[in-house]
Amino acid sequence: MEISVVWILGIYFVPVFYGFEVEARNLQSPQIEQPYRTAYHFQPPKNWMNDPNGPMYYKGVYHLFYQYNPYGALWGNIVWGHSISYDLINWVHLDHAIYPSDPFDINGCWSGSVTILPGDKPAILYTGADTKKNQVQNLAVPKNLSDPLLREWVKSNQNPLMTPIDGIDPNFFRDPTTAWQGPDRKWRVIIGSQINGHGTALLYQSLDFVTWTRSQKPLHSSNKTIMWECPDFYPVNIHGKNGVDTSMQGGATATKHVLKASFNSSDYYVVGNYEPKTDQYLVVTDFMDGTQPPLRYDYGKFYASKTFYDSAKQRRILWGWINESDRESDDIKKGWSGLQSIPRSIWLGKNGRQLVQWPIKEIEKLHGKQVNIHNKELEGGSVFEVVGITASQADVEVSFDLPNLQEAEFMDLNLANPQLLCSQKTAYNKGVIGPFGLLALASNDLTEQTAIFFRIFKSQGKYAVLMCSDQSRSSLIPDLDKTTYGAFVDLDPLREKISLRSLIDHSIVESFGGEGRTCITARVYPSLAIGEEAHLYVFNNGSQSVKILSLSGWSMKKAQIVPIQKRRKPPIN
Ligand code: DQQ
Repeated sequence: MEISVVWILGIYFVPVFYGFEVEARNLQSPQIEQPYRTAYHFQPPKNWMNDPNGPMYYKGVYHLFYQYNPYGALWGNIVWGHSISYDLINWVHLDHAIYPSDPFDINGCWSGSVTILPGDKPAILYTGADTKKNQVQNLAVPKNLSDPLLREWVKSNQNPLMTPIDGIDPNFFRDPTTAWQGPDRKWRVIIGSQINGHGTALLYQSLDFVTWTRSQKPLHSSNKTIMWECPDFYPVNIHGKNGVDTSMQGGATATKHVLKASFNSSDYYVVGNYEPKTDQYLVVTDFMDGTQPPLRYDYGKFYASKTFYDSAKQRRILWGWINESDRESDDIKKGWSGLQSIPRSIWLGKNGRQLVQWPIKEIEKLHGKQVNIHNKELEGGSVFEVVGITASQADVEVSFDLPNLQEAEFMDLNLANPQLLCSQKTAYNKGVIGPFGLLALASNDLTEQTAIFFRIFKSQGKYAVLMCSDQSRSSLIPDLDKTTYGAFVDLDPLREKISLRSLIDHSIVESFGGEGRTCITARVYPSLAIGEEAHLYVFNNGSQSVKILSLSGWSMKKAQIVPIQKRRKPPIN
């Protein structure tokens, strides 16, 4: 008896003390105690976060909900965290919007989306894990539409609205998308699922958003993938960067539709034509098909993402969950796990086949001290430091001019696996044209470094641009996931300059190659290159010299991401 009391007290008091200590230490010296916490990426104050949920712009306020464990740094007890912003950069954390309370979600409130219904009424569709841990779809609406922050949400008394019947596996039925309205006024929504082990987007229709009927045919499926988590389905303009509302039907000459599915720890997408009268969706190249590597939003860490249409600025914005690459024991020690990417504008590229992403313009509000370099020749084997900005918290954009491309090494593009190529031909393997690029979060002596770089190859009459993010030397700490990432950039180096932008934020490097045509995000945990000890270099390890046409780098200020009570100014626009 005595022992169990002590034991109970033990587990009760240790987390309380631990939590308090972490808070107190953070206030004293955040850099040293929490070297991996970010300064301008979205994070809750502590604990576990995964998928972004239901992002929206509503009456002047941006909302972000997210999968959150209020009790610890590992996945579990999932609720919908809720934060609001006026600029997508500075955030105020509010109370949880949805948490397990009823038989239809008592084991977790999982991912879902917001749809803004006629009359400007937001509605959340989300997955609940019910009493039997079966997955069902539920509805929640704001309690008080006149509260501009939409702090409280009420669950429909008709929940669950969709249940796994007629052969749907109750373990594979989740993550409703933003719904769209067809010409027949019916709402459509897709739910991620698998049939016979293969990824499927189940389609449901409803006139009143409450009674949903499953369509006989899924919107799309693939026998080359496993279960689809967090699908996303939305129109994109064929011409221009403006976004399109999810319910907008521009017709095949004006818009195409993107279907994104999350599987194999990555977010894959296809581009096709959607006919709203018949709900037929036809794609040219399907998931995991085709001769080229499959299309992904990001070729590094980026999962369970979601887009929304920002009606204030006529753009579509993408959010993605960036997981940790350290051990669970490290996360428990840190007291937190998981970041959101910098929100990215997303649109269809000029080639009509691929999406392009770029950090939202608002991020530039955080630009501090700036350095500029122009027309600097980088001889083969050279490296030089970019000084004058905070290398652990920076935004860097660089463009390169290449010499005579004739000398480029040959590679058979049809046989090439870019990720494998990057891990074999690292930043240290000398080439002809490249490797050249940035060494981020590097220690003074370069023992630690995250290399983001390019190599140019000649291939069947054209040139191929390989982009790599090499984490293998990112930290002296063992047992971290230091996988090297790589992808091709769809650009012709004969006609276009090669550019790279990297957002560096203590333990994350988000890189955009070819003006956002290829994105790679890495999580790294340097042991030397921390805070003021972090450096930034430009390097060229090819035998041919390359020229930096221009480089602009900025120190980044810290974003204000705070609980509502701690905000310095009242949350007004
Ligand atoms: N995360 C949620 C699920 C989703 C998964 C649970 C994807 O709804 O399928 O936290 O990361």
